[in-house]
Amino acid sequence: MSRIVSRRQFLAYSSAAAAVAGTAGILPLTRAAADTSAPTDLRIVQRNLEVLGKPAKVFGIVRANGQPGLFLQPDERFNVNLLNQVGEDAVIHWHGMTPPYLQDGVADSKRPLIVPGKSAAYDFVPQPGTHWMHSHHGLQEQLLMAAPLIVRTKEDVAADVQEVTVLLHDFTFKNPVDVLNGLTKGSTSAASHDMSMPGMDMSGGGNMNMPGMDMSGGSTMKMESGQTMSPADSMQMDLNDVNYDAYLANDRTLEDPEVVRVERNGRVRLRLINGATSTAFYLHFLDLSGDLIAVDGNPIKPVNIKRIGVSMGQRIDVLITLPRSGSFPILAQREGDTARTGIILASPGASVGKVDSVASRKSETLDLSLEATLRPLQPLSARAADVTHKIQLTGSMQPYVWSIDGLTWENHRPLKVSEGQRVVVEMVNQTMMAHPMHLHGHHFQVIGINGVPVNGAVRDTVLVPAMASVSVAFDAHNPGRWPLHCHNLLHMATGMMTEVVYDQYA
Ligand SMILES: [Cu+2]
Repeated sequence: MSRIVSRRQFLAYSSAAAAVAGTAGILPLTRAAADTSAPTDLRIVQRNLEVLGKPAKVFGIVRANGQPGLFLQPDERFNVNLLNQVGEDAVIHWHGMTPPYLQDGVADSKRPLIVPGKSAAYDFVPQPGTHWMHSHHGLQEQLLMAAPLIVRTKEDVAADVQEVTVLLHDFTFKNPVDVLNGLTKGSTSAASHDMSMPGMDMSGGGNMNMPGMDMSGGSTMKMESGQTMSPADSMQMDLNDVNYDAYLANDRTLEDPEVVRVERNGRVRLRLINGATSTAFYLHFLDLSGDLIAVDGNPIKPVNIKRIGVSMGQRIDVLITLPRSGSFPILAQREGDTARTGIILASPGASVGKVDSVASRKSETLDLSLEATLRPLQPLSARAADVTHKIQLTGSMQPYVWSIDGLTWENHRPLKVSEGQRVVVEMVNQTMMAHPMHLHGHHFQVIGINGVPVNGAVRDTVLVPAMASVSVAFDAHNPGRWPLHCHNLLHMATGMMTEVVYDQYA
């Protein structure tokens, strides 16, 4: 199975990368060999970026040619040598992969951080689809220590489509530690929040289990008076923890967006990753529509969409056919806000106009109305649960502490499973914020939304909106200790994380 990449092949690849670098920062460029036995070098680096005309020092994860991320071909192993070239400890999590536990890219007593100048080796069979990689240490992800991780299938290669990969991010000129401190100390660096709810005393903090209210219904709340109310209609949700300086699509703002040249009437497969640390986006296709064909890398029955909410950690694949020549912005607008970023698809010769980075009206709050309609192409087998874990998502803005069952990570209660079990995790959000919940090492199927059974999508990160509940199921076939956490980095950093632990690792 060994294959040697010739210098000529390598040079051809490098010059191709250089040729396209000006128009598309992230393209599915491929290694020359599909089954090479030599590992691919990935480097964690420091980069200088210009954001809104100002210099910014950020991190990156790049290949030998300096391009971000990794694009694997069908049947290629995830065979990577990861070198830490930043002056601090780091570790990279392969989000969406289902590797052996020791290669998950999370540090603990058995899995050390990579110290500066050292490298770590990884070799496993990758999970096909649109995935990504990001730091799982400290607040490094806020400084863009993140990149695409795309694993193509034979069908992807055979399809007559142009693949366009977009990584979204939220950006601040501040030190992320100061941002978090601002939140935990309640200073003005946090976004303003209206925690008020008519007739309710919120002074008790985040626990919404209040006498006289039956929260078990999930989507509606029964008041003592007998009336019901939908949380989305009647409460002030907390949507955004932080007001960022900019929102990036492939490192760029709409002041200077990436313009991807596409064929006239061409077909595009958009592989979009929300790599933001604390920002959910609504994606708008404006005068385009597309078929949503996969979520978190898992194929679904195609659904035609004009817009879609994408929470932190989530990915979508959308197949778009350009209706005519011209330029077509694909915009990602911050949830509940007017700020937006995006890229522009443009056919040959089409002029590209300026797109304002501020929308004329605020976007809506993300909900699960689309999620409830998604149908997986590869659902779990029909089987009863062997074990059901019910967890409450808890915490509050004031004080800024997020937890699971009222316990932060330091005191977390692991969810115990045995190899071979069908496991159900029911997540009940008792807070006024939505939490995108991510399980490492597995993909789960969404099987219930607000108590209603669904034959939902298979994915690895699911949004649990404020005061809502979501149930997921997975088969325990990957022994280890696997983090289950909110993918809002600031929520995870303050404690909203537990782990699924197989009994042989307990
Ligand atoms: Cu959260």
